[in-house]
Parts: sequence; structure tokens; C-alpha cells
Amino acid sequence: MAYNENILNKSIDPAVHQMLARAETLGLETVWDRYEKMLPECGFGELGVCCRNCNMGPCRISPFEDQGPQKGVCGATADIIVARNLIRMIAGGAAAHSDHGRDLAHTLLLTAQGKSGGYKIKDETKLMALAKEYGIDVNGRSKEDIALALAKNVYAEFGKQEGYVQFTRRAPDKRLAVWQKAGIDPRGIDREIVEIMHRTHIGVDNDPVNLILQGLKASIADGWGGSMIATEISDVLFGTPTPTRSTVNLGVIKADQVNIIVHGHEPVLSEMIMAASNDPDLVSRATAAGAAGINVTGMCCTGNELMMRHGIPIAGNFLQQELAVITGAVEAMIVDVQCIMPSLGDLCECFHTRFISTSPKAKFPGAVHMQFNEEKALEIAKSIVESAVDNFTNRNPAKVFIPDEKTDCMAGFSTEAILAALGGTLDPLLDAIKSGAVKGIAGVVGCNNPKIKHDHGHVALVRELVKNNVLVVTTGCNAIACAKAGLMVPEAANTAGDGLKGVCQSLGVPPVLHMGSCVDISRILTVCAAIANALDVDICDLPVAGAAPEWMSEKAVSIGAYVVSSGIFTVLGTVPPVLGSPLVTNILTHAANDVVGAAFAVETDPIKGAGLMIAHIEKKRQALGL
Ligand code: SF4
Ligand code: MSK
Repeated sequence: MAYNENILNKSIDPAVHQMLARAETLGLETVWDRYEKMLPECGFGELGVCCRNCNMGPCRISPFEDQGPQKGVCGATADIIVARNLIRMIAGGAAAHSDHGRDLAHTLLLTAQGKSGGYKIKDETKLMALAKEYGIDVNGRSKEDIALALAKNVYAEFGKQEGYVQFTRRAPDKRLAVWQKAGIDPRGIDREIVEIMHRTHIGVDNDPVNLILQGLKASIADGWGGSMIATEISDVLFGTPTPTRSTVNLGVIKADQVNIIVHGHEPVLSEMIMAASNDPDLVSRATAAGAAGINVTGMCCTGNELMMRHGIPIAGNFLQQELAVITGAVEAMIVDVQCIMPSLGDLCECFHTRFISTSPKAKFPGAVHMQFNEEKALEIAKSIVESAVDNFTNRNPAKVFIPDEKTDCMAGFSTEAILAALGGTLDPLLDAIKSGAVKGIAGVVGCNNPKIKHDHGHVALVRELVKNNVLVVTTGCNAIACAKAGLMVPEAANTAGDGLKGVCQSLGVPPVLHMGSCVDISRILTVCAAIANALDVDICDLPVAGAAPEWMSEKAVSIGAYVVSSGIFTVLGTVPPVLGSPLVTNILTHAANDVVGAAFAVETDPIKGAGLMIAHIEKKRQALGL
């Protein structure tokens, strides 16, 4: 079917084209419609020069020196306001990731105490390795006892006042020395986030450089702290991912089954929903209602968590959440935290879909709240699934429209799985990098954003990298975009340059490796640390680059900050709200090199963005004599 330009310009994904046409027919509003109504977006906001930090304002600085105020009522300049706003975004993102990590630590604690309703310790090897890292005595102790000690240690990372966050010691010594010299080696996770809120209060820190250093410090506490804790403890509880096959895109929704979509971020909920959906009584209840079964699929990072560990299909990435509801075939959209659009409430009311919120931290208009708690996890999950099953008979077949689009993919490349694929040692990868067969590694991550044609930024950039023999590791909504584009099957090696193609074919892996959800960018950090240690260099010396082609969330700002702080040059595909301050822009794009050995670039054209990354990788290869 031919679609109008307006639809074709919104996404590269045929499933999205079909659903946008469907939304138009039904007169339903989506995120793209609201974005268009918002245009032109606020110019002061885009430049980062508006401040609401006290009630003498709100203030905004004119971008033109001779037209309008150059200082806020308190005297804050554009440089101060932009720096404060930027690091408040980092605080928001670091808080979100780290609170996710805290919830996992809480679940481990309850599980160790025998108080959690259905969770088990799945990966004892990882439990023991983490216990060793924390200096916990494991001799003669039960795994529950060890898990309890680990949970208490990990929990303490959040409220720690002095010292350091344990996992930061996974960074190469050279990197640690950089952080210590700059005064950005984080103390406790919460402490650094709180300190941002303090420093950005009116009349506290008014030095843009000092402010940004604190932003970097909190971001390191996220990447090498909260996010890494989330990843590692999820592996202990739910298993460390290994390569698994699955499918992705809206076509994974099944017309003849009860469809449940789990959307959000924390695997604590989705693992139990998946377990409950296999309950024989609930399956019989579904068949008695006329369904062929219960089909659980994922959305956004919860989808990535389930796919990585169980091969559960993913219905789509961030911009597809509304479209999933518009299929008219979803009995329940079950959400926990982060990246869930509040528009879902109104939209679900146009269909029979039950919008079910589960976290006391995240309630939504139009949602039924079925509060989840870890102590009665399976019991609550069963009642949520039951409510979805009972909703099947309310489905109106005349409203069902599921696009026939789904793509095969391979996911589950944890750091451990990558090592296993390499035969237990990094040597084959290092040899490939040294020989030039693999020019370097790119971490490509992040969201969707209606400012950019959906998935185009992700897929065009990744294809260009792969074509130029750069191995891509990915997480989050980029991973879902790449999977939909067919880049995550071993056969996709055919799209790679000759060197990368040969390496992928000999290992039987795709040229784009799915490493998990947003918090799993911590896995990319550990891979980089291992390679740097093997070559006896710092991470900033490696032929490695990062990109977030379609980023939108505060979490992405924190991610960008910790990736650059870790020494990795990073290209942003949407413009961050900092251009109102030439000083802050210069710090982020140039001066950061002198402090952390890496900086940002902003490039909205994905092919040019890939070009910047390839040029950076070539420069680092030359410096290493490769
Ligand atoms: Fe205005 Fe200063 Fe108050 Fe911000 S902190 S709103 S710039 S007076
Ligand atoms: S879900 S943070 S839109 S990647 Fe992690 Fe996707 Fe970005 Fe959310």
C-alpha cells in the first residue's frame, strides 16, 4: 500500500507506516501529532537559557546581547544557567538508573532472606564472583547467606558518604587516576545526585566548570555504580544472558491469543509476569475464553531484559508504544517505570486495552493501579495476568489491525557471552583489531525522538559503521531498531566490510551485538575496561566510539556524560540544550578532552555522525601504532 509523504517521513519502519495510517483512519492522536502541534518548540528551552530555580524568576537570557536581558534576576549568566540545567538533567537520569539498581538490590535482599515471593538466585557463579569483588567471605556459607551479605554491601553503595563506589574499581587504573586527578571519583551514588540538587539551588555553585565536573561525577556513579548494580544483580537473580533467538516488531502481537505487553524497565516485574503467563490454570482460563494461549511481549527496555534472558519477542521501541495499543489486540499494557507515555491512558480508553500501572513510583491517568511488591510477586503477577485474560472477551475483532511485520534477531550478548563466543579469551577480538579486520568498536545506544525520522538515525549510522568494519555493540531502543532492520542475525555479516564479515562468519555472530537494556551500557563499559587492560592502555586510547543518534531522555544525558567521562568520544544525533552558552558548549565538545580524554560531538546527519566516529577510531589506531 502507498502511504503519503507525511507518514513516510515519520519512520523507516513499515509497521509504523501501517499503524500511522490506521491511527489517521481512526482519528487517533500519536506522539508525532503532538510534536507537530508543539512546533516551534521554545527557543529559550532549546538553548538551555531558561531558569526556574527560584521564584524571583522564571528568567531567560536573550541570545542577542543587544536585545534583552543577559543576566537572571540573581545575576546568573547564560553560562551558569546552562550548566545548572544540564547537570540537573544528569541528576534526573542518574537517579532513574540508580533507583532501578536499588530496586534490584532490594529484591536480592528479600530473596536472600527467604521473603520474596517467587525469586531465586539463578546465577551462583556471578554471585560468588561479585562476593569476591566485595571481599565477602564465602567459605562454608550458604548461597543465601552470601547473597544477603552482597545485598547489604550493594545497598550501602547508595547511601555511602565517603570512600568510593566498588564497581568503579573495575575501570583501568589509568582511568581511575584521571578521575581522581579531576576530583570526579564518586563517593556514594545518592550523595553525588543530591549534591547536584544542592549546588544548583540559587546562590550555591555558580562556576560552570565546577558544576559540570559534579555532573560528570554523578554520571560516573550512575554508569559504574547504579546501572552496573542493576545489571549485575539482575544477572544473579534472573541469569546472565546467553545468545538466544527471537523476533521483533508489532507483528509479534498475535490475533488469536491474549496479548500482554510489558513496558518499562525493571525485570523484577516482567520476569514474574512471564512466569505467571505459563501458569497452567491461567492458560486454561485463556483457552476457555476462546484464546489460543497467552502471548507476552516486551516494549522498550523491559522488552530487552526479557529478550536477552528468555528470547521473549519485542513489540517495538519507544515511539511504537502507542501504536501497539492501536492494534486493538492488546489485552493489557503492564507498566513499571520510565519511558511510559502518559498518553497511553486516553488511548487505551479507545480500545478494550487495560492499562495497568504497578509501581508506587509511577501512576498514570486512565490506568488501573495493581501495586506490585516483591514479597508477593508471583501472586500479584498472576492476578495481573488473570485480569488480562479476562479482558480477552472484551476485544472487538472489528478494531483489530496487526501489521504483518516482524524480523528475526539474535540477542543475549552479555560480556560473559561475548567472551564465550570468542572461546573464553579476548585474544581473537584483539587480534582482529590489531590486524585491522575489525577497525574498532562502537557503542550505539539510546532512545527514539520524533525530531528525527524514527529509527533512521539508528539504522543509517549503524549500517555505515558496519560497512566500514566497525563492530557495533548496542542496547536500549537502538538495539530494537537494529533488530527490526535485520542487523542482528549472523547473516547480516553480509552487510559488513570484508574484515568484519570474516570475523562474524567465523564466530557465527551478527555484526551488531545486542547487549541489553539501557542500564546494560554498563556491560559495554566492562568490555572496554577489559580490552584496555589487555592492551595496557586507558579506555581513551582505544579505537572505540559511542553514539546516541535519537536520544531524548535525561537518562541518555547521564549515559552520555559517563561514557565521555570513561574516555569514549560520543556523537549525539539530537542537539542538547546547551547552545545558549558558548562556554559550556566548548567544554563539552573540546575542553573535556583535556580533563577526561574524550568529548562530545553533535551531528544530526547519521552518515556524517558515523564518519566522525570512524575518523576518531582511525586516529586512535594510528596512535596505538595499529
Ligand atoms: Fe532567575 Fe537566578 Fe532565580 Fe534562576 S536562580 S530563576 S536565574 S533569579
Ligand atoms: S527505553 S531511555 S527510550 S533507550 Fe530504555 Fe528507550 Fe531511551 Fe527509554
